[in-house]
Amino acid sequence: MGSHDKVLITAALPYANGNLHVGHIGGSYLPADTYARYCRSVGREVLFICGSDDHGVPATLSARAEGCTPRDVVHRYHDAQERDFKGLGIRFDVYGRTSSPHHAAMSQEFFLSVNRNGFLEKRSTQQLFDAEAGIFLPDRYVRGTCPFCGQQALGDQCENCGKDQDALELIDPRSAITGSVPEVRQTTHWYFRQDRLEDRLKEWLSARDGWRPSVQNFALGMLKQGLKPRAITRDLSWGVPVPLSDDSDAGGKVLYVWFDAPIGYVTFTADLLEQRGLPRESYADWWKNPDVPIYHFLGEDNIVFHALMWPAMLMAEGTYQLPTNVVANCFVNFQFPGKDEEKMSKSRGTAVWIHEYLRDADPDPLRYYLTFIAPEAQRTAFKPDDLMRRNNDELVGTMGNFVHRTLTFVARYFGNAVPEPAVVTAEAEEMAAHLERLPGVVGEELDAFRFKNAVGAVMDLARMGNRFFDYEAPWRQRKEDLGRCGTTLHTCLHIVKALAILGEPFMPFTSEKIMEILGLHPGERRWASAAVPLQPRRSLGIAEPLFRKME
Ligand code: B3M
Ligand code: ZN
Repeated sequence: MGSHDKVLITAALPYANGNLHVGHIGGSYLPADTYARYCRSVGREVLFICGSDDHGVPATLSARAEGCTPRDVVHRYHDAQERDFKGLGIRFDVYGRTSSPHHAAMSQEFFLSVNRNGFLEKRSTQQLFDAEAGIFLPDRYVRGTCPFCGQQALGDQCENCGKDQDALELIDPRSAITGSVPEVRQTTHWYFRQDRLEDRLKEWLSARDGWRPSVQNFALGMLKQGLKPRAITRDLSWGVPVPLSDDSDAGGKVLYVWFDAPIGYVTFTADLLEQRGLPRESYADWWKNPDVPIYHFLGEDNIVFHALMWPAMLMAEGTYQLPTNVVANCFVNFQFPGKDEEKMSKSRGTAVWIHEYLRDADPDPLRYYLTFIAPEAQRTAFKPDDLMRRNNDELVGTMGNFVHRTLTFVARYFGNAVPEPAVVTAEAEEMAAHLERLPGVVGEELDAFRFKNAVGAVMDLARMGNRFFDYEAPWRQRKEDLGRCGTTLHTCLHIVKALAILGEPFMPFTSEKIMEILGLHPGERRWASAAVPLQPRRSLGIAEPLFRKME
Protein backbone atom coordinates (compact mmCIF):
# COMPACT_ATOMS: atom_id res chain seq x y z
CA MET A 1 0.00 0.00 0.00
CA GLY A 2 1.55 3.29 -1.04
CA SER A 3 1.17 6.59 0.70
CA HIS A 4 -1.80 8.56 -0.53
CA ASP A 5 -2.32 12.24 -0.18
CA LYS A 6 -5.86 12.04 1.11
CA VAL A 7 -7.37 9.40 3.37
CA LEU A 8 -10.92 9.00 4.67
CA ILE A 9 -11.19 7.19 7.97
CA THR A 10 -14.49 6.44 9.67
CA ALA A 11 -15.33 4.83 12.98
CA ALA A 12 -18.75 3.20 13.47
CA LEU A 13 -21.31 5.72 14.69
CA PRO A 14 -22.23 4.73 18.25
CA TYR A 15 -25.93 4.58 19.10
CA ALA A 16 -26.56 7.60 21.28
CA ASN A 17 -28.43 5.69 23.95
CA GLY A 18 -25.81 4.72 26.51
CA ASN A 19 -22.34 5.27 27.85
CA LEU A 20 -19.19 3.94 26.24
CA HIS A 21 -17.17 1.12 27.74
CA VAL A 22 -13.72 -0.21 26.96
CA GLY A 23 -15.14 -2.80 24.54
CA HIS A 24 -16.45 -0.09 22.24
CA ILE A 25 -13.16 1.75 22.38
CA GLY A 26 -10.89 -1.22 21.81
CA GLY A 27 -13.00 -2.53 18.95
CA SER A 28 -13.25 0.45 16.66
CA TYR A 29 -12.49 3.91 17.99
CA LEU A 30 -8.99 3.33 19.29
CA PRO A 31 -7.61 1.52 16.22
CA ALA A 32 -9.25 4.14 14.01
CA ASP A 33 -7.71 6.98 16.00
CA THR A 34 -4.32 5.26 16.06
CA TYR A 35 -4.41 4.85 12.31
CA ALA A 36 -5.58 8.43 11.76
CA ARG A 37 -2.76 9.78 13.93
CA TYR A 38 -0.21 7.68 12.08
CA CYS A 39 -1.52 8.89 8.70
CA ARG A 40 -1.32 12.51 9.82
CA SER A 41 2.20 11.91 11.09
CA VAL A 42 3.38 10.62 7.70
CA GLY A 43 1.85 13.69 6.08
CA ARG A 44 -1.35 12.30 4.57
CA GLU A 45 -4.36 14.60 4.52
CA VAL A 46 -6.80 12.81 6.80
CA LEU A 47 -10.48 13.27 7.45
CA PHE A 48 -11.42 11.22 10.49
CA ILE A 49 -15.19 11.03 10.62
CA CYS A 50 -17.57 9.99 13.37
CA GLY A 51 -20.75 11.07 15.12
CA SER A 52 -23.73 9.64 16.88
CA ASP A 53 -26.23 7.23 15.36
CA ASP A 54 -29.34 8.87 16.76
CA HIS A 55 -32.03 6.86 15.03
CA GLY A 56 -33.15 3.30 15.42
CA VAL A 57 -34.75 1.35 18.14
CA PRO A 58 -32.09 1.84 20.84
CA ALA A 59 -32.94 5.54 21.32
CA THR A 60 -36.67 4.89 21.23
CA LEU A 61 -36.47 2.08 23.77
CA SER A 62 -34.35 4.18 26.14
CA ALA A 63 -36.77 7.07 25.76
CA ARG A 64 -39.69 4.84 26.67
CA ALA A 65 -37.85 3.45 29.68
CA GLU A 66 -36.86 6.92 30.89
CA GLY A 67 -40.15 8.60 30.05
CA CYS A 68 -38.67 11.25 27.75
CA THR A 69 -38.37 11.80 24.00
CA PRO A 70 -35.82 10.08 21.75
CA ARG A 71 -34.38 13.50 21.02
CA ASP A 72 -33.71 14.06 24.74
CA VAL A 73 -31.93 10.73 24.95
CA VAL A 74 -29.70 11.22 21.94
CA HIS A 75 -28.72 14.74 22.94
CA ARG A 76 -27.66 13.63 26.38
CA TYR A 77 -25.63 10.66 25.18
CA HIS A 78 -24.19 12.42 22.16
CA ASP A 79 -22.53 14.88 24.52
CA ALA A 80 -21.49 12.22 27.04
CA GLN A 81 -19.93 10.05 24.35
CA GLU A 82 -18.13 12.97 22.79
CA ARG A 83 -16.66 13.82 26.21
CA ASP A 84 -15.43 10.25 26.66
CA PHE A 85 -13.76 10.26 23.25
CA LYS A 86 -12.04 13.57 24.00
CA GLY A 87 -10.88 12.30 27.36
CA LEU A 88 -9.21 9.35 25.67
CA GLY A 89 -7.57 11.50 23.01
CA ILE A 90 -9.74 10.03 20.26
CA ARG A 91 -9.60 13.01 17.99
CA PHE A 92 -12.22 13.01 15.25
CA ASP A 93 -12.14 15.85 12.76
CA VAL A 94 -15.89 16.01 13.11
CA TYR A 95 -18.43 14.48 15.46
CA GLY A 96 -21.82 14.84 13.84
CA ARG A 97 -25.28 13.54 14.60
CA THR A 98 -27.70 11.71 12.34
CA SER A 99 -30.69 13.57 13.80
CA SER A 100 -29.62 16.78 12.03
CA PRO A 101 -31.70 18.26 9.17
CA HIS A 102 -28.68 18.10 6.84
CA HIS A 103 -28.48 14.38 7.41
CA ALA A 104 -32.16 13.86 6.67
CA ALA A 105 -31.73 15.72 3.38
CA MET A 106 -28.59 13.73 2.46
CA SER A 107 -30.26 10.39 3.24
CA GLN A 108 -33.42 11.27 1.34
CA GLU A 109 -31.42 12.30 -1.69
CA PHE A 110 -29.52 9.01 -1.54
CA PHE A 111 -32.78 7.05 -1.21
CA LEU A 112 -34.25 8.83 -4.22
CA SER A 113 -31.18 8.08 -6.37
CA VAL A 114 -31.32 4.42 -5.45
CA ASN A 115 -35.01 4.46 -6.31
CA ARG A 116 -34.41 6.23 -9.63
CA ASN A 117 -31.83 3.59 -10.49
CA GLY A 118 -34.43 0.90 -10.04
CA PHE A 119 -33.15 -0.74 -6.88
CA LEU A 120 -36.16 -0.04 -4.66
CA GLU A 121 -39.44 -1.84 -4.75
CA LYS A 122 -42.60 -1.37 -2.74
CA ARG A 123 -44.00 -4.54 -1.25
CA SER A 124 -46.81 -5.50 0.97
CA THR A 125 -45.51 -7.59 3.84
CA GLN A 126 -46.28 -9.11 7.18
CA GLN A 127 -44.77 -7.79 10.34
CA LEU A 128 -44.96 -8.37 14.06
CA PHE A 129 -47.26 -5.96 15.86
CA ASP A 130 -47.51 -5.26 19.59
CA ALA A 131 -51.24 -4.87 20.17
CA GLU A 132 -50.70 -3.72 23.76
CA ALA A 133 -48.39 -0.84 22.75
CA GLY A 134 -50.19 -0.30 19.44
CA ILE A 135 -47.08 -0.29 17.25
CA PHE A 136 -45.25 -2.43 14.74
CA LEU A 137 -42.15 -4.15 16.07
CA PRO A 138 -39.26 -3.89 13.68
CA ASP A 139 -35.67 -4.88 14.50
CA ARG A 140 -34.68 -4.69 18.13
CA TYR A 141 -38.26 -4.21 19.24
CA VAL A 142 -38.45 -8.00 19.14
CA ARG A 143 -36.38 -10.58 20.95
CA GLY A 144 -36.39 -14.30 20.45
CA THR A 145 -34.25 -17.30 19.70
CA CYS A 146 -31.90 -17.21 16.72
CA PRO A 147 -32.96 -19.83 14.13
CA PHE A 148 -29.31 -20.24 13.10
CA CYS A 149 -27.48 -20.72 16.39
CA GLY A 150 -30.19 -21.12 19.01
CA GLN A 151 -29.01 -18.23 21.19
CA GLN A 152 -31.02 -15.20 22.33
CA ALA A 153 -31.20 -12.74 19.43
CA LEU A 154 -32.71 -9.41 18.51
CA GLY A 155 -35.13 -8.92 15.65
CA ASP A 156 -32.52 -7.48 13.29
CA GLN A 157 -29.40 -9.39 14.11
CA CYS A 158 -27.99 -12.12 16.30
CA GLU A 159 -25.17 -10.85 18.48
CA ASN A 160 -23.88 -14.36 18.96
CA CYS A 161 -23.46 -15.58 15.38
CA GLY A 162 -23.64 -12.18 13.63
CA LYS A 163 -26.30 -13.27 11.13
CA ASP A 164 -28.97 -10.78 10.27
CA GLN A 165 -32.47 -11.83 11.07
CA ASP A 166 -35.94 -11.58 9.78
CA ALA A 167 -37.94 -10.93 12.94
CA LEU A 168 -40.69 -13.21 11.62
CA GLU A 169 -38.26 -16.14 11.68
CA LEU A 170 -37.25 -15.72 15.31
CA ILE A 171 -38.31 -18.62 17.46
CA ASP A 172 -40.63 -17.69 20.33
CA PRO A 173 -40.68 -13.90 19.66
CA ARG A 174 -41.55 -11.35 22.36
CA SER A 175 -42.07 -7.62 22.23
CA ALA A 176 -39.13 -5.76 23.76
CA ILE A 177 -41.53 -3.10 25.00
CA THR A 178 -44.29 -4.99 26.75
CA GLY A 179 -42.95 -8.54 26.74
CA SER A 180 -46.16 -9.70 25.11
CA VAL A 181 -46.38 -12.20 22.28
CA PRO A 182 -46.73 -10.14 19.10
CA GLU A 183 -49.29 -10.74 16.39
CA VAL A 184 -48.62 -10.68 12.65
CA ARG A 185 -50.11 -7.79 10.66
CA GLN A 186 -49.97 -6.50 7.11
CA THR A 187 -48.01 -3.37 6.15
CA THR A 188 -46.15 -1.89 3.15
CA HIS A 189 -42.44 -1.23 2.88
CA TRP A 190 -39.74 -0.22 0.47
CA TYR A 191 -37.35 -3.04 -0.27
CA PHE A 192 -33.79 -2.64 -1.37
CA ARG A 193 -33.09 -5.12 -4.17
CA GLN A 194 -29.55 -5.91 -3.03
CA ASP A 195 -30.10 -9.41 -4.40
CA ARG A 196 -29.61 -7.95 -7.88
CA LEU A 197 -26.11 -6.89 -6.91
CA GLU A 198 -24.97 -10.31 -5.73
CA ASP A 199 -22.66 -10.96 -8.66
CA ARG A 200 -21.06 -7.55 -8.56
CA LEU A 201 -20.60 -7.80 -4.81
CA LYS A 202 -19.04 -11.23 -5.12
CA GLU A 203 -16.63 -10.07 -7.77
CA TRP A 204 -15.71 -6.98 -5.80
CA LEU A 205 -15.31 -8.77 -2.45
CA SER A 206 -13.21 -11.60 -3.88
CA ALA A 207 -10.82 -9.10 -5.41
CA ARG A 208 -10.20 -7.20 -2.13
CA ASP A 209 -6.58 -7.16 -1.16
CA GLY A 210 -5.27 -6.75 2.37
CA TRP A 211 -8.58 -7.37 4.13
CA ARG A 212 -8.59 -9.36 7.31
CA PRO A 213 -9.50 -12.89 6.19
CA SER A 214 -12.18 -13.10 8.89
CA VAL A 215 -14.00 -10.09 7.43
CA GLN A 216 -13.65 -11.06 3.80
CA ASN A 217 -14.65 -14.68 4.39
CA PHE A 218 -17.59 -13.76 6.57
CA ALA A 219 -18.96 -11.45 3.88
CA LEU A 220 -18.34 -13.95 1.09
CA GLY A 221 -20.01 -16.64 3.19
CA MET A 222 -23.11 -14.49 3.60
CA LEU A 223 -23.17 -13.93 -0.16
CA LYS A 224 -23.02 -17.64 -0.77
CA GLN A 225 -26.23 -18.02 1.21
CA GLY A 226 -27.75 -15.42 -1.08
CA LEU A 227 -28.96 -11.89 -0.40
CA LYS A 228 -32.65 -11.25 0.02
CA PRO A 229 -34.41 -8.00 -0.83
CA ARG A 230 -34.29 -6.02 2.38
CA ALA A 231 -36.92 -3.72 3.83
CA ILE A 232 -35.35 -0.31 4.32
CA THR A 233 -38.33 1.54 5.72
CA ARG A 234 -40.10 1.23 9.07
CA ASP A 235 -43.45 2.14 10.60
CA LEU A 236 -42.01 4.43 13.25
CA SER A 237 -42.02 8.12 14.02
CA TRP A 238 -38.34 8.51 15.01
CA GLY A 239 -36.03 8.54 12.01
CA VAL A 240 -35.55 10.13 8.59
CA PRO A 241 -38.96 10.45 6.92
CA VAL A 242 -39.32 8.48 3.69
CA PRO A 243 -39.14 11.19 1.02
CA LEU A 244 -42.04 10.00 -1.15
CA SER A 245 -44.72 11.92 0.70
CA ASP A 246 -47.11 12.09 -2.26
CA ASP A 247 -47.38 8.36 -1.96
CA SER A 248 -50.21 7.28 0.31
CA ASP A 249 -48.18 4.44 1.79
CA ALA A 250 -45.22 6.62 2.66
CA GLY A 251 -46.91 8.64 5.39
CA GLY A 252 -45.55 7.92 8.89
CA LYS A 253 -42.72 5.83 7.58
CA VAL A 254 -39.05 6.43 8.24
CA LEU A 255 -35.87 4.99 6.77
CA TYR A 256 -34.39 1.91 8.40
CA VAL A 257 -31.59 3.03 10.71
CA TRP A 258 -28.99 0.95 8.87
CA PHE A 259 -29.95 2.70 5.65
CA ASP A 260 -29.42 6.21 6.97
CA ALA A 261 -26.55 5.58 9.43
CA PRO A 262 -23.68 4.91 6.99
CA ILE A 263 -24.78 7.89 4.92
CA GLY A 264 -23.95 9.78 8.13
CA TYR A 265 -20.27 9.39 7.26
CA VAL A 266 -20.94 11.45 4.15
CA THR A 267 -23.18 14.02 5.86
CA PHE A 268 -20.58 14.62 8.57
CA THR A 269 -17.88 15.03 5.94
CA ALA A 270 -20.01 17.75 4.35
CA ASP A 271 -20.56 19.29 7.82
CA LEU A 272 -16.81 19.35 8.39
CA LEU A 273 -15.94 20.86 5.03
CA GLU A 274 -18.61 23.49 5.55
CA GLN A 275 -17.08 24.35 8.95
CA ARG A 276 -13.82 24.83 7.06
CA GLY A 277 -15.45 27.33 4.73
CA LEU A 278 -15.87 24.99 1.74
CA PRO A 279 -19.12 24.22 -0.05
CA ARG A 280 -20.97 21.20 1.39
CA GLU A 281 -20.86 19.56 -2.04
CA SER A 282 -17.08 19.25 -1.82
CA TYR A 283 -17.66 16.02 0.12
CA ALA A 284 -17.59 14.56 -3.40
CA ASP A 285 -13.85 15.36 -3.64
CA TRP A 286 -13.46 12.71 -0.95
CA TRP A 287 -16.26 10.20 -1.37
CA LYS A 288 -16.43 10.16 -5.14
CA ASN A 289 -12.71 10.44 -5.80
CA PRO A 290 -10.98 7.21 -6.87
CA ASP A 291 -7.68 8.47 -5.46
CA VAL A 292 -8.98 8.66 -1.90
CA PRO A 293 -8.86 5.40 0.04
CA ILE A 294 -11.76 4.86 2.44
CA TYR A 295 -11.25 2.89 5.65
CA HIS A 296 -14.16 1.88 7.84
CA PHE A 297 -13.33 0.79 11.41
CA LEU A 298 -15.98 -1.17 13.32
CA GLY A 299 -16.84 -4.04 15.60
CA GLU A 300 -17.67 -7.58 14.47
CA ASP A 301 -21.43 -7.06 14.73
CA ASN A 302 -21.25 -4.37 12.06
CA ILE A 303 -19.38 -6.36 9.39
CA VAL A 304 -22.46 -7.39 7.49
CA PHE A 305 -23.57 -3.80 7.08
CA HIS A 306 -20.22 -2.37 6.03
CA ALA A 307 -18.97 -5.21 3.88
CA LEU A 308 -22.25 -6.00 2.14
CA MET A 309 -25.20 -3.69 2.61
CA TRP A 310 -23.32 -0.38 2.44
CA PRO A 311 -21.26 -1.37 -0.62
CA ALA A 312 -24.51 -2.57 -2.22
CA MET A 313 -26.13 0.79 -1.43
CA LEU A 314 -23.14 2.59 -2.94
CA MET A 315 -23.29 0.43 -6.07
CA ALA A 316 -27.01 1.08 -6.39
CA GLU A 317 -26.55 4.82 -5.97
CA GLY A 318 -23.82 4.66 -8.55
CA THR A 319 -21.70 7.78 -8.07
CA TYR A 320 -19.65 6.84 -4.99
CA GLN A 321 -16.39 4.97 -4.48
CA LEU A 322 -16.51 1.68 -2.59
CA PRO A 323 -14.67 1.13 0.72
CA THR A 324 -10.98 0.35 0.42
CA ASN A 325 -11.00 -1.74 3.57
CA VAL A 326 -13.42 -2.70 6.29
CA VAL A 327 -11.29 -3.03 9.39
CA ALA A 328 -13.37 -4.99 11.84
CA ASN A 329 -12.38 -6.17 15.28
CA CYS A 330 -13.96 -8.84 17.42
CA PHE A 331 -15.55 -8.13 20.78
CA VAL A 332 -13.58 -7.55 23.94
CA ASN A 333 -14.82 -9.73 26.78
CA PHE A 334 -14.23 -9.15 30.45
CA GLN A 335 -12.43 -11.38 32.92
CA PHE A 336 -12.07 -11.07 36.69
CA PRO A 337 -9.00 -12.76 38.20
CA GLY A 338 -9.69 -16.48 38.60
CA LYS A 339 -13.07 -16.30 36.83
CA ASP A 340 -14.27 -17.22 33.34
CA GLU A 341 -14.31 -14.78 30.46
CA GLU A 342 -17.70 -13.19 29.92
CA LYS A 343 -19.37 -10.62 27.73
CA MET A 344 -19.18 -7.03 28.88
CA SER A 345 -22.54 -6.31 30.34
CA LYS A 346 -24.08 -3.45 32.20
CA SER A 347 -26.25 -5.61 34.39
CA ARG A 348 -23.51 -8.02 35.50
CA GLY A 349 -21.07 -5.21 36.27
CA THR A 350 -18.55 -6.54 33.78
CA ALA A 351 -18.28 -3.38 31.72
CA VAL A 352 -15.53 -0.86 32.38
CA TRP A 353 -17.04 2.56 31.66
CA ILE A 354 -14.84 5.20 30.14
CA HIS A 355 -16.08 8.09 32.28
CA GLU A 356 -15.46 6.02 35.41
CA TYR A 357 -12.00 4.93 34.30
CA LEU A 358 -11.02 8.50 33.47
CA ARG A 359 -12.08 9.75 36.91
CA ASP A 360 -9.01 8.27 38.51
CA ALA A 361 -6.63 7.08 35.80
CA ASP A 362 -4.82 8.45 32.76
CA PRO A 363 -5.93 7.72 29.21
CA ASP A 364 -2.64 6.43 27.77
CA PRO A 365 -2.29 3.27 29.88
CA LEU A 366 -5.79 2.24 28.78
CA ARG A 367 -4.98 2.99 25.14
CA TYR A 368 -1.77 1.02 25.44
CA TYR A 369 -3.42 -1.95 27.09
CA LEU A 370 -6.37 -2.03 24.69
CA THR A 371 -3.99 -2.00 21.74
CA PHE A 372 -2.06 -4.87 23.29
CA ILE A 373 -5.15 -7.00 23.71
CA ALA A 374 -6.62 -5.82 20.38
CA PRO A 375 -9.16 -8.44 19.23
CA GLU A 376 -7.78 -8.39 15.68
CA ALA A 377 -8.43 -12.03 14.83
CA GLN A 378 -10.43 -13.35 17.79
CA ARG A 379 -12.19 -12.14 20.90
CA THR A 380 -9.91 -11.18 23.75
CA ALA A 381 -10.49 -10.38 27.38
CA PHE A 382 -10.02 -7.20 29.35
CA LYS A 383 -8.43 -8.19 32.65
CA PRO A 384 -8.12 -5.40 35.21
CA ASP A 385 -5.13 -7.05 36.90
CA ASP A 386 -3.39 -7.40 33.53
CA LEU A 387 -3.92 -3.71 32.78
CA MET A 388 -2.35 -2.88 36.13
CA ARG A 389 0.58 -5.22 35.59
CA ARG A 390 1.34 -3.91 32.11
CA ASN A 391 1.07 -0.35 33.35
CA ASN A 392 3.43 -0.96 36.24
CA ASP A 393 5.93 -3.21 34.44
CA GLU A 394 5.94 -1.90 30.91
CA LEU A 395 4.89 1.74 31.06
CA VAL A 396 6.28 2.76 34.45
CA GLY A 397 9.07 0.14 34.69
CA THR A 398 10.32 0.03 31.10
CA MET A 399 9.37 3.02 29.01
CA GLY A 400 8.93 5.60 31.76
CA ASN A 401 12.09 4.43 33.45
CA PHE A 402 14.18 4.60 30.29
CA VAL A 403 13.03 8.10 29.36
CA HIS A 404 13.47 9.30 32.92
CA ARG A 405 16.97 7.93 33.49
CA THR A 406 18.11 9.36 30.16
CA LEU A 407 16.71 12.82 30.78
CA THR A 408 17.88 13.07 34.37
CA PHE A 409 21.39 11.91 33.43
CA VAL A 410 21.63 14.54 30.70
CA ALA A 411 20.29 17.20 33.05
CA ARG A 412 22.74 16.28 35.74
CA TYR A 413 25.97 15.72 33.82
CA PHE A 414 25.55 17.50 30.49
CA GLY A 415 23.93 20.76 31.57
CA ASN A 416 20.59 19.54 30.22
CA ALA A 417 21.74 19.91 26.61
CA VAL A 418 22.08 17.21 23.96
CA PRO A 419 25.64 15.79 24.25
CA GLU A 420 28.02 15.62 21.33
CA PRO A 421 28.41 12.05 19.98
CA ALA A 422 32.18 12.46 20.31
CA VAL A 423 33.20 8.83 19.79
CA VAL A 424 31.97 6.48 17.10
CA THR A 425 31.07 3.08 18.56
CA ALA A 426 29.75 -0.06 16.92
CA GLU A 427 26.93 -0.23 19.49
CA ALA A 428 25.77 3.31 18.79
CA GLU A 429 25.98 2.75 15.03
CA GLU A 430 23.93 -0.39 15.32
CA MET A 431 21.28 1.46 17.29
CA ALA A 432 21.27 4.28 14.72
CA ALA A 433 20.73 1.73 11.95
CA HIS A 434 17.82 0.24 13.88
CA LEU A 435 16.29 3.68 14.38
CA GLU A 436 16.72 4.35 10.70
CA ARG A 437 14.61 1.31 9.85
CA LEU A 438 12.04 1.50 12.61
CA PRO A 439 9.63 4.14 11.22
CA GLY A 440 9.24 2.00 8.12
CA VAL A 441 8.78 -1.19 10.13
CA VAL A 442 6.14 0.24 12.48
CA GLY A 443 4.47 2.05 9.58
CA GLU A 444 4.19 -1.14 7.59
CA GLU A 445 2.44 -2.84 10.49
CA LEU A 446 0.04 0.07 10.85
CA ASP A 447 -0.75 0.20 7.14
CA ALA A 448 -1.61 -3.48 7.42
CA PHE A 449 -3.76 -2.74 10.53
CA ARG A 450 -1.63 -4.92 12.79
CA PHE A 451 -1.81 -2.58 15.75
CA LYS A 452 -0.64 -5.06 18.33
CA ASN A 453 2.60 -5.73 16.42
CA ALA A 454 3.12 -2.03 15.89
CA VAL A 455 2.83 -1.08 19.55
CA GLY A 456 4.99 -4.12 20.40
CA ALA A 457 7.79 -2.79 18.21
CA VAL A 458 7.63 0.54 20.04
CA MET A 459 7.78 -1.11 23.46
CA ASP A 460 10.69 -3.26 22.24
CA LEU A 461 12.56 -0.07 21.47
CA ALA A 462 12.15 1.05 25.08
CA ARG A 463 13.51 -2.34 26.20
CA MET A 464 16.47 -2.00 23.84
CA GLY A 465 17.06 1.45 25.24
CA ASN A 466 17.29 0.10 28.78
CA ARG A 467 19.64 -2.70 27.72
CA PHE A 468 21.82 -0.22 25.87
CA PHE A 469 21.91 2.09 28.89
CA ASP A 470 22.83 -0.78 31.22
CA TYR A 471 25.45 -2.17 28.85
CA GLU A 472 27.15 1.19 28.24
CA ALA A 473 26.88 2.12 31.93
CA PRO A 474 27.21 5.89 31.43
CA TRP A 475 27.61 6.44 35.20
CA ARG A 476 31.00 4.67 34.77
CA GLN A 477 31.80 6.07 31.30
CA ARG A 478 31.36 9.56 32.72
CA LYS A 479 34.46 9.05 34.85
CA GLU A 480 36.48 6.91 32.44
CA ASP A 481 35.62 8.18 28.96
CA LEU A 482 33.49 11.32 28.82
CA GLY A 483 33.48 11.27 24.99
CA ARG A 484 31.94 7.83 24.85
CA CYS A 485 29.52 8.83 27.57
CA GLY A 486 28.36 11.65 25.29
CA THR A 487 27.81 9.18 22.46
CA THR A 488 25.77 6.95 24.77
CA LEU A 489 23.45 9.72 25.91
CA HIS A 490 23.18 11.15 22.40
CA THR A 491 21.94 7.74 21.28
CA CYS A 492 19.61 7.39 24.27
CA LEU A 493 18.07 10.76 23.50
CA HIS A 494 17.55 9.67 19.93
CA ILE A 495 15.69 6.63 21.25
CA VAL A 496 13.59 8.90 23.47
CA LYS A 497 12.72 11.02 20.44
CA ALA A 498 11.79 7.94 18.40
CA LEU A 499 9.64 6.63 21.25
CA ALA A 500 7.77 9.93 21.32
CA ILE A 501 7.16 10.04 17.57
CA LEU A 502 6.43 6.38 16.89
CA GLY A 503 4.50 6.06 20.15
CA GLU A 504 2.28 9.05 19.41
CA PRO A 505 -0.51 7.15 17.62
CA PHE A 506 -0.81 4.86 20.66
CA MET A 507 -0.10 7.18 23.58
CA PRO A 508 -0.58 10.76 22.39
CA PHE A 509 -0.62 12.40 25.84
CA THR A 510 2.68 10.85 26.87
CA SER A 511 4.25 11.65 23.51
CA GLU A 512 3.18 15.26 23.83
CA LYS A 513 4.97 15.49 27.18
CA ILE A 514 8.18 14.00 25.79
CA MET A 515 8.07 16.15 22.67
CA GLU A 516 7.66 19.24 24.86
CA ILE A 517 10.68 18.29 26.95
CA LEU A 518 12.75 17.66 23.81
CA GLY A 519 11.45 20.91 22.32
CA LEU A 520 10.48 19.28 19.01
CA HIS A 521 8.92 21.68 16.53
CA PRO A 522 6.11 20.46 14.27
CA GLY A 523 8.42 19.41 11.43
CA GLU A 524 10.48 17.29 13.82
CA ARG A 525 7.39 15.51 15.10
CA ARG A 526 6.76 13.88 11.74
CA TRP A 527 7.03 10.11 11.44
CA ALA A 528 10.21 10.04 9.34
CA SER A 529 11.94 12.34 11.78
CA ALA A 530 12.13 9.45 14.26
CA ALA A 531 15.13 8.27 12.22
CA VAL A 532 16.99 11.55 12.79
CA PRO A 533 18.97 12.15 16.00
CA LEU A 534 18.73 15.37 17.98
CA GLN A 535 21.10 18.19 17.19
CA PRO A 536 23.98 18.31 19.73
CA ARG A 537 24.03 21.25 22.18
CA ARG A 538 20.34 21.87 21.93
CA SER A 539 18.93 22.49 25.40
CA LEU A 540 16.16 20.43 26.88
CA GLY A 541 13.21 21.00 29.20
CA ILE A 542 12.68 19.64 32.67
CA ALA A 543 11.91 15.92 32.95
CA GLU A 544 8.68 14.88 34.62
CA PRO A 545 7.33 11.41 35.39
CA LEU A 546 5.38 10.06 32.43
CA PHE A 547 3.33 7.33 34.08
CA ARG A 548 1.83 6.62 37.49
CA LYS A 549 1.82 3.28 39.24
CA MET A 550 -1.60 1.67 39.52
CA GLU A 551 -2.76 -0.02 42.71
N1 B3M B 1 -24.83 2.36 15.47
C1 B3M B 1 -24.21 -0.01 15.56
C2 B3M B 1 -23.30 0.06 16.73
O1 B3M B 1 -23.13 1.10 17.36
C3 B3M B 1 -24.39 1.21 14.74
C4 B3M B 1 -23.19 1.54 13.89
C5 B3M B 1 -23.54 2.43 12.77
S1 B3M B 1 -22.19 2.69 11.72
C6 B3M B 1 -22.82 3.40 10.34
O2 B3M B 1 -22.76 -0.98 17.03
ZN1 ZN C 1 -27.37 -16.65 15.99
